Amino acid sequence: MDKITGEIIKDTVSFADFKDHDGQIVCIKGYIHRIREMTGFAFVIIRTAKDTIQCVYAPEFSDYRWDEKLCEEACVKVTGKVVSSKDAKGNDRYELQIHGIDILSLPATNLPIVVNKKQLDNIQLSTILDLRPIALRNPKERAIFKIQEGIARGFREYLAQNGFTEIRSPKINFAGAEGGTNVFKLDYFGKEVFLAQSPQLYKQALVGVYQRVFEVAPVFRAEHHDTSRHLNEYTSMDLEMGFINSFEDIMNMETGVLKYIMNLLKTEYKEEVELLHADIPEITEIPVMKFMDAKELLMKKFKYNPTDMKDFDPKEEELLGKYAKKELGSDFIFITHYPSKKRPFYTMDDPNDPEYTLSFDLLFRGLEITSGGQRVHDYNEQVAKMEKCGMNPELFETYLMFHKYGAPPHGGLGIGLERLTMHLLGFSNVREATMFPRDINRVTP
Ligand code: AMO
Repeated sequence: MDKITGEIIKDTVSFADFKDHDGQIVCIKGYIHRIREMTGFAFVIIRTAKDTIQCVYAPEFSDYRWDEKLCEEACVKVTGKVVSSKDAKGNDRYELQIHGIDILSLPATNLPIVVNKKQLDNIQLSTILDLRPIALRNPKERAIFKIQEGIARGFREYLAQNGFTEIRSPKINFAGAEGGTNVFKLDYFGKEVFLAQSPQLYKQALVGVYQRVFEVAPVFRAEHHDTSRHLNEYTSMDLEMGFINSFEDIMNMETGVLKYIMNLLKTEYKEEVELLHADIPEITEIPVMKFMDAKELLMKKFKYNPTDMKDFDPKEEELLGKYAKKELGSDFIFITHYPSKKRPFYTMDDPNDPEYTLSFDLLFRGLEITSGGQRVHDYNEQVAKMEKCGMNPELFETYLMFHKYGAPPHGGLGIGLERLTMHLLGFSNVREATMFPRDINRVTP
């Protein structure tokens, strides 16, 4: 009987390891990114998962003869000799002298867009999104989601190092956790249920077990408007911490996470950062301003007349971002103590001034990327607050189990992964930082 052993057969060499194989015959697999015919020889650029590798075909290198079926976007296995060359780019200037090419598959037709340029020039975002699986083959497009991988990886790594347990909460829920009208209703075998707006109720409950938890997962918001910063499905990076001393513990944890992420990007995602000209912020400390002080600043310094005294509009966030950068030298600013009326039922009111809450948002270059705060942990207080918010606590019996049977002082936050990626890369539309965006007009690809 045949048996599978788990042995990983490594029949190819990565570009990074070419230097250890100088003068040797190696194998690489990938797409033909580009063919440049010259007189008497041709450059064949192979695109692997990470690199574009310069290979050279010339009849004098071996007995192999060019197959006329070879074309750009063919999947191939290339065998050749690693040589250093002053013409080759990057990685100590190594290239491959081709000794053979095996065709693994050929495209059925030409690509609808040119992907082998430095960037996708003059192509509308909607076309890029329509053609996402192909458009992502462009190295610059591909790099966006390597950066995004780095952000989520940094979040996970830092929290795991700080005693957090990764959780998985259900996405089909008995109630929307965040309130408002942007909840997707679902027919669940004849019963009305909702797609998770956030893991809020579950991450709180699990603080009662693991004390510190986090989740990186999709959440759903039925956004009725087509804006440049709202998606109907986005990735929420959530954390929740028990036994906190104050809600500043949460802001400190976020500052630590962000420092770790930025450092990881600078070190392990250097090539992508350079390719995308990403401006990775230096974080030493993050300034903090109270909501009402920020409103006053907007009115006095910027002569801005607010339309809503309970929240910020995008223009106000932008102005606060500019102020933080110019006057405080920071790409980030925490705004704390949002009005109680605007924060969800689980938010703890400030005991010194119950009109306001022990909550915060984090603005990054003028865009809200995080909401967080301390939660109500006392059972009676939570029931009373739900009633005040016009909710029926009986419908939240399973959520309230946590409070009823003993909850520690706790709090947490949620970071929008796509929004953070968007402003890190200087994009003006969150869709550019979303692999397969879902908005009011788009559910494909
Ligand atoms: P909130 O609803 O403010 O808070 O969401 C947290 C963060 O998620 C991002 N975000 C979005 N990103 C893209 N499209 C959207 N439609 C969208 N809506 C929100 C933003 C925002 O700051 N449970 C709380 C978090 C907590 O208190 O722990 C919550 O979900 O970056």
